[in-house]
Amino acid sequence: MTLDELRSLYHLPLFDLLKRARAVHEKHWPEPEVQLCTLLSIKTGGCSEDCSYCAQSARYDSGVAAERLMPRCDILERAKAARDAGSTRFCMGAAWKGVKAGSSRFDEVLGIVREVADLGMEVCTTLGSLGPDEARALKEAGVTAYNHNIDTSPEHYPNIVSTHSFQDRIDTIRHVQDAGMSVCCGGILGLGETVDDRLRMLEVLASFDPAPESIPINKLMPMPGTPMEGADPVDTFDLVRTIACARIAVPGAKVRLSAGRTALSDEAQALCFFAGANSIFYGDKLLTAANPRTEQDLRLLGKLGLRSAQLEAGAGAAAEPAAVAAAG
Ligand code: SAM
Ligand code: DTB
Ligand code: SF4
Repeated sequence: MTLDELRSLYHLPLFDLLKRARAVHEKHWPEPEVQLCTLLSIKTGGCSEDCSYCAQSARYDSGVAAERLMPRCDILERAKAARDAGSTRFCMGAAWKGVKAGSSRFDEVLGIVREVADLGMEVCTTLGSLGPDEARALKEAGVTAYNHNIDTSPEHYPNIVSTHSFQDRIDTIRHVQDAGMSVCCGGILGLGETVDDRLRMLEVLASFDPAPESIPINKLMPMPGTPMEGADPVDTFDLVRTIACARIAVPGAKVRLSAGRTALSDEAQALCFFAGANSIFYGDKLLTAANPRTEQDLRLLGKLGLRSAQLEAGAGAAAEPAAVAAAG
C-alpha cells in the first residue's frame, strides 16, 4: 500500500474510515477475540542506546536503575503465572543494544527460552539487534516471534535515536525473517512526528515480505528524565485512525494496542478494538511502566463481548495453556 493510498484513507471522515477498517477486520478476523500477551523485562535499564522516549537508556536520569539479567527460576515463575492468568504469549524484553552468539549472556537467554517454550505459550523476545547466527539460535531454542520496532518513519528516526540507524532495525528484521521467526514490528505515536511520518511507517510495515505477524502500536508514555518527557499527548482519534490504517494496510497482522492504555478510557479502547486492534499487553506492568490491572482488562473485554484468543494449533511448543474466558 502506498503513502498516497494511506493518506486518502487516513483523512476520510472518521466513520467512513472505521467502516472500511471494520470490513477488512471482519473478513480476516471473524472471531471476537483479543490476544493477551504478557511482557517481562528480564534485563532492565542501563542500555547504551539513546532512544529519546526510553526510560531504560543509561543516558537519561529516569530513575530506572540498571539491573542484571533476571535469574532463570524467577523468569519461569513469571511465565507460568502469565500462562495461568490466561496469556497465550510471553514476551521477554532486554535493554540491550543487541546480542552476540557465543557470549555467556546470550547462552543464558537461550537456556531460558528453551524452558519457557516448554510451557506451551508462544515465546517472543525483544533483545535488540541480531545477526543471522543469533536469529537462527533463537529460533532453534523455541522463539516463535521477535519484536523489533521501526517506531516511526525512516525520515523521522534520526531525530529520535542517534546510536543506531533505521537501516540497522531493518537488517535485524531481515535476519529474523530469514531464520523463520514471525516478525512483531510496529511503532510509537507521540514522538513529535507528523501524520505523514505515521503513514510512512505503515507503508514500510506493509512492504515487509513476509508481512509482519503483529504490529504493536504504542502511545508514548512520557517518561520523566527522557527528552520526550514533555511531549504533547497523542489525540485519541489520531490513534484510532492509525490503528484503522494499520488494519487495512496489513489485514492479516494482529494489531496490538500496546503501551499507553493507562491513559485511555474504556470507551477509547473500545474504539481502538472496533478500528482493528486485536491484541493487548496483559499484566500490571509493561517493561518499566504501568499497564491496566488484569481484572480491569478482563472486565472490559467482558463488557464488549470480546474473549481472549486461544493458541492456534502448533503455535506453542508443548502443553495446552490454562483456558480462560474473559470475565463477564
Ligand atoms: N531494546 C529493545 C529494542 O529497542 O527493540 C527492546 C525493548 S524496547 C523498550 C521495545 C519498544 O518499546 C520500543 O521499540 C518502543 O516502541 C516501546 N517503548 C519504549 N519506551 C516507550 C514509552 N515510553 N512509551 C511507549 N512505548 C515505548
Ligand atoms: C512494544 O512495542 N511495546 C512493548 C514491547 N513492544 C516490548 C514495550 C512497551 C514499553 C513501555 C515503556 C516501559 O515499560 O518502559
Ligand atoms: Fe535500549 Fe531498546 Fe530502550 Fe532503545 S528502546 S534505549 S535500544 S531498551
